[in-house]
Amino acid sequence: MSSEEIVLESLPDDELVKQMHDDLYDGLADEIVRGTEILLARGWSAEKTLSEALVEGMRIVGIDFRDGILFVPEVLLAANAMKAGMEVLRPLLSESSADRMGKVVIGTVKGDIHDIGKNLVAMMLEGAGFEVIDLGINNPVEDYLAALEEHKPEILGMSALLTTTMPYMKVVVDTMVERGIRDDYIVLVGGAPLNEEFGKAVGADAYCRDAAVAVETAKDLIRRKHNRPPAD
Ligand code: B1M
Repeated sequence: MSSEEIVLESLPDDELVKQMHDDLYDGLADEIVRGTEILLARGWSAEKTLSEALVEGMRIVGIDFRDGILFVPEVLLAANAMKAGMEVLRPLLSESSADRMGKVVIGTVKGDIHDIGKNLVAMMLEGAGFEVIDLGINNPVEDYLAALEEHKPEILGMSALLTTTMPYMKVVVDTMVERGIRDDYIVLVGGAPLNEEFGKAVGADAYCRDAAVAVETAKDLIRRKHNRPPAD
């Protein structure tokens, strides 16, 4: 059955989620928006919808991209469909809590145009009460430094999705050291190919596995910086 003939509303949750994986794979943004709205209307939380329908769908896309079954144009369509779904979730994920936690400057490093994960981290940080200045993709060290100077955040976040671009994080941290400003900021790094060890090697304060960990780590390190006890 083609996707046009499927009435998403008529599918039970598990089949709807499977259909959304297929629709994401096929880059069908309207269907992803509709599926996301249906799950929310059925009482799914934004977090569950995000992780089970969207992020899982993109994981499947990633496997076939790696295996040469999908190519850049198809993956771009899938990414756009994912972003359309994320826009539906945005108001829910970034519903700001009352507490202002601090400021974060975040961006994807030079040479790297992946931004879905970084956007998610930004949304969830906003939801946790952080003010987020998003520098977008492909940021050279000068852009990070200019943003630190201009916005005076507590936290600098960097994202990289490629093994070829992740070493650039060290360029940024080393430049901060050279300028004598490294310790003025909490530096958090993330992205699929990174790990704990890499985070340490580039001189970051922490590696964040996913957006939820990024939020918890940001809150924790801000509290420590201000010597505040954990809130909950
Ligand atoms: Co690209 N790509 N891609 N791609 N792409 C990967 C990363 C790849 C693993 C695919 C594969 O082979 N399986 C592979 C990298 C291999 C490697 O380096 N070892 C790859 C490649 C090779 C490429 C190109 C080189 C392909 C080519 O041109 N031949 C090219 C490079 C372009 C460039 O950047 N210069 C390229 C292009 C693209 C598209 C443009 C088509 C598209 C990006 C669209 C966009 O982002 N707007 C794309 C996509 C979509 C992917 C995959 C399929 C999905 C990435 C994604 O959005 N995941 C990806 C495969 C994969 O990762 N499995 C792949 C969903 C997202 C929610 O997860 O980004 O991991 P993620 O973010 C998570 C965590 O990592 C963490 O939290 C997020 C949310 O939980 N996190 C942070 C991320 N950033 C953080 C920052 C923080 C904290 C946590 O700061 C504090």
